[in-house]
Amino acid sequence: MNKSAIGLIGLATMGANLARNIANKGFRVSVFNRTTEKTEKFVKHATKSQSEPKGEQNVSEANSNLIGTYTLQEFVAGLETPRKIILLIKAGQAVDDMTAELSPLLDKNDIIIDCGNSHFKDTERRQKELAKHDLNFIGCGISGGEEGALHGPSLMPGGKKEAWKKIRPIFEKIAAKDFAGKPCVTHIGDFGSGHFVKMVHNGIEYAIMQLLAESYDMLKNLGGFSNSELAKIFTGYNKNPNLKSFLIEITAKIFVKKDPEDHSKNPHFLIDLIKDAAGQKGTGKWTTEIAHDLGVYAPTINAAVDARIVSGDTKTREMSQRMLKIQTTAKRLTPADKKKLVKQVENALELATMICYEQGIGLISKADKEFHWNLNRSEIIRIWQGGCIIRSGYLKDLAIALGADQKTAMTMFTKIMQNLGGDKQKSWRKVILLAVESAIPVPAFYATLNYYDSYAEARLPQNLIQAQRDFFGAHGYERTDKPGSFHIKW
Ligand code: NBP
Repeated sequence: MNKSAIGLIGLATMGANLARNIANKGFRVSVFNRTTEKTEKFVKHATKSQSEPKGEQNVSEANSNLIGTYTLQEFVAGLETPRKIILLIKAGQAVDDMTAELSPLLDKNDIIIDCGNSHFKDTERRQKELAKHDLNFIGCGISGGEEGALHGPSLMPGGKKEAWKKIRPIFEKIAAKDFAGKPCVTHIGDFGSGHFVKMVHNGIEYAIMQLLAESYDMLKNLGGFSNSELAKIFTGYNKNPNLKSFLIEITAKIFVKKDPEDHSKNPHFLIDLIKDAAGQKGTGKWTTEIAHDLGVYAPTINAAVDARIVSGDTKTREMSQRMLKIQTTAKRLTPADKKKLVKQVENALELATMICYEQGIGLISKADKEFHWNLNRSEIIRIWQGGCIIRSGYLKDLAIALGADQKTAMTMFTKIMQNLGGDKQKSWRKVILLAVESAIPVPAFYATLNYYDSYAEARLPQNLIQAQRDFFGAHGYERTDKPGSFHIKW
């Protein structure tokens, strides 16, 4: 009997498309889903997907690479050893339950690869547990949504290097490509580092999405631009090499999408009909929690999580809107001011986005030190260049700036710093001033500027906080003129 190169459990959005991707790349893949009807349906219809890349692989050949299985025993028996099993199921208890069911069926050195959004601490717990049975557990972040899973995601595997070597040929084939055509996958490091990096990726994603929402708010409510004009503006932003990104590209497309349920002659724009309560599944919150635990300043990610929380508090907002009186000092924008605003928002967005990546890198660097992972930050940025949600033109310079070649790295750092320190910074400040004057909340824009200004300040006012702490709690303080810890009766 022919055995499959790899197995995949979980045929929801991500798993179904990743299985198709693996099959399309010429690997035989066995699939299993808890609800067996889904497996039957999937195997029957898998290759009929509309979004199948044309010409990539012969459809019938790809179809024959997808093997449906209906019990875990049948699934496990059909895999080449050491077995490689991808889990793409709901993160949390389901992963523990599935691992517990699977592991008695496996042999020494088999590899379970959890591609869900698991917490890195859970991944480390599972790795320890399975290691007792000589089984490998890789915690692998995956980004790119359903399209990425099908055509090439960014993959962030963390775990034992020997296990990575076994899955590498398949993972390199199914991953997206970076700017140089290399696969967007690398061995992140041991332990839970892969899931940690994916979590930070999602934190950055939250931050950039919030910046884009604030840009939209400014342009729509201060600039008075229509949806069609907004689409053109964001299409223009996407020509800026530092801003060129998946998120801006889809933002421009969203503005011109008409309501598919409206069959009138002049259908409404869908964006205006979508409720403003943003959902979240937890990875943004985890990023802020770990940033606080590790003592890393990541204000934009915090602001983005908070902004989703307040957006969900619709009832309070609707009630308080009637009670709270807003006093603004804003003036009506002239056509020339409106034109300027488009550029100011672009500049602010460009610099603020750079700061979001910076906060993520800061968090990765601190975790690396704390947990002794020995991470390669340049490689991490490189594998975010393709396939993933936060892919952006800026990541080309950033990967080089974080690279091993110190001379080119310095040139790139200088280029980045010149951007942050140049004239565009005035726009960044102006956008925030305009927002404050017009009572438009811009928590992420302001948080990024605070990040920059705080690090640009050698002396912050927290000397006062130290004095207050010593005043009421005898916590002591250090002095600038001599070493030691001091306390006085205030
Ligand atoms: P979901 O997160 O919606 O999970 C649904 C899948 O989990 C189904 O196959 C379901 O089987 C299975 N499942 C559940 Br629920 N409980 C199970 C259990 N106790 N044992 C076995 N299987 C169980 O699917 P998804 O949106 O495709 O995401 C999969 C993973 O990838 C998640 O961790 C997600 O966070 C992550 N992720 C998602 C995206 C995205 O864009 N959606 C992107 C990146 C990462 P059933 O059919 O029998 O109910």
